[in-house]
Amino acid sequence: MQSHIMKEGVDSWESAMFLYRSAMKIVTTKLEILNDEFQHIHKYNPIEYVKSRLKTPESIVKKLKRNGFDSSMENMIEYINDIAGVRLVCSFTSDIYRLAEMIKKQRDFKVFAVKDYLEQPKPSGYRSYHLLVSVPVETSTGVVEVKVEIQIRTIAMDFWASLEHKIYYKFEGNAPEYISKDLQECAAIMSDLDAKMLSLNEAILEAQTIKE
Ligand code: 0O2
Repeated sequence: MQSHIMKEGVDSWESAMFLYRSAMKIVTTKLEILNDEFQHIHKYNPIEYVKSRLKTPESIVKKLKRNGFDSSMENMIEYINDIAGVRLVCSFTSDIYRLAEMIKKQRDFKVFAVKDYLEQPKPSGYRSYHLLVSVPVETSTGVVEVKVEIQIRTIAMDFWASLEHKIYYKFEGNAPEYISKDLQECAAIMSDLDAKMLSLNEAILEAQTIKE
C-alpha cells in the first residue's frame, strides 16, 4: 500500500488526533519491544520508563502563535512536530545514545531531525536528546505517515525538566532572576551527577568482568 504524508484527507480535528494517538501507540509499543529484546539478549533494560502525551489544543495554539503562524489545521500538521510525544527515561547518558542508535535502525521510523541538547544544552540548562520521526499508520483508507517527537533523557534530566517546566508556566516565561539562576545551578549539578553515576556504573561493570 502506498503511504502518504499526513496532509490530504485529514478533514477534522478528531481525525488528526486519532492519527497522532495511533502513531504515539505504535512508537510506544515498538520501543517497549526493543527494551524487552535488549533485556532478553543483554540482561539489561536501557529504558527505566516510557511516558507519552498528546499536546493539548491550548498548547498547540500557543506554539503556533509563538512561531508566528495562524491557528489552522494545515499549520498545525505542517509546523508542530511534537503533537504526539513519547519520552524515554533511562539511568545513564550512555543509554541515551544506545537507544538513539536503536531507534535510527528501526525500519518503520523515518528520522527527519535530531536535536542533541546534551552536546549543546539550551540556555535554560535544558538537556535531553530529541528525535523527530514519522511512522506509518495503517487505516482502512490507506497508510499515513505521522510525526512523533521522541525525547530521551536520564532520570536526573527528567527531574530537572519537570520542575523547570512547572516554573516556566507558573511565571509565564518570566521567572525571577534568583530562580533562573538556581535552576541553572541545578542543571550543572544534574550534569555532574549524570557523569559521576556513569563512571561509577562503568567501574562496577569492570569489577564484575574481572571477577568473572
Ligand atoms: P510543552 O509544553 O512541553 O509541549 P520543534 O518541535 O522541533 O519544531 P521546538 O519546540 O523549538 O521545535 O523544539 P524543541 O526545542 O526540541 O522543544 C520541543 C519540546 O522539548 C518542548 O515542547 C518541551 O517539551 C521540551 N523542551 C525544550 N526546551 C525546553 C526547556 O528549556 N525546558 C523544558 N522543561 N522543556 C523543554 P514545547 O511545545 O515547547 O512545550
